[in-house]
Amino acid sequence: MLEDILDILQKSDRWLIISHEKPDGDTIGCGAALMRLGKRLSKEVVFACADPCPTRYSFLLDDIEFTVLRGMPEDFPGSGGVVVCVDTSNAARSMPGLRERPLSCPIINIDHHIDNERYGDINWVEPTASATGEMVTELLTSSPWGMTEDEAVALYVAMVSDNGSFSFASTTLKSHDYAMKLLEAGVSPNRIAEELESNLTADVLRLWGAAMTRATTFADGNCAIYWLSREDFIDTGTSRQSTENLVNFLLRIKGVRMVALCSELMEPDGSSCAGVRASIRARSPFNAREVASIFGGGGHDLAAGCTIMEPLPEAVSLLRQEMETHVSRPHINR
Ligand SMILES: [Mn+2]
Repeated sequence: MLEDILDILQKSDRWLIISHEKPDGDTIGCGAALMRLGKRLSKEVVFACADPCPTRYSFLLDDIEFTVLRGMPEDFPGSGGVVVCVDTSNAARSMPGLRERPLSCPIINIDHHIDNERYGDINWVEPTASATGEMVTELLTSSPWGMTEDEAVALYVAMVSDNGSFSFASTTLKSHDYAMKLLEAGVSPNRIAEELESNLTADVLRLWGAAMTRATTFADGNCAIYWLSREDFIDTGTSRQSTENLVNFLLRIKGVRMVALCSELMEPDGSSCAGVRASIRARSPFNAREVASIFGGGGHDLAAGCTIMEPLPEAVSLLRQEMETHVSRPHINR
């Protein structure tokens, strides 16, 4: 598998690297590392995504081009090229049009989501990896090309943003082994922590404060939830981007094993409700993906999300019911 991927990358002169919609640190870090690698190998590379990069991760894109595209480019990469999708579980979360018309080049799908739909021509899916960043680290370290410090920094950011800086249950011995390789390539964990952790604004903290005043536990203290309305975002001058990692705070309530943050979505003009985005986190044996899938969402066992097309109060109450039902079922090893 790895050899096949390295071989295609080697032989292709034009790479189109695609991060998933509403990108997170993992997909941006992996994309940025591959973009840098491609340029280093004198390939013609385009690094694209259907949505802009969150400002939190924009330091990874300082001297490389990142293109927001609304659909697959007409004439790139073309035959002799390759498309690489990173951290993307299905074609719909990638670039619009990815699978709609026949491409004249292969799609390489590199991902760690257990529900990956194998939409590529080569599908390298590793559900035990704590981040796709681990997989791209393995790819680069087993390649003849090695990795530069900038590439290693991007991959370290990919890892820590998906595994909670090596604190989530998904973290393994391998995660630390790959981290060691990235440190050998010049990564400073301290500098990256500062870049990622000390970059909030007072507005973002006021938004988080609004959510925290509504923290509620239920289901015998097994579950907790909070929510943000359209007005909260407008009052603080923030957007849903500012909610990244906010849901994880709820897991700091003692005894809580399944949590959710509901954010009311806005139409692009800031007006009427366009549904509610729910981020769900769980601790074993509970399963965030199972609850998200009831509403047509997906993700990982312990971190998942969905969009509920109901007004905010109804969405919160529906989600609470499903979470309560989920945790009150008999679970093995509870
Ligand atoms: Mn990921």
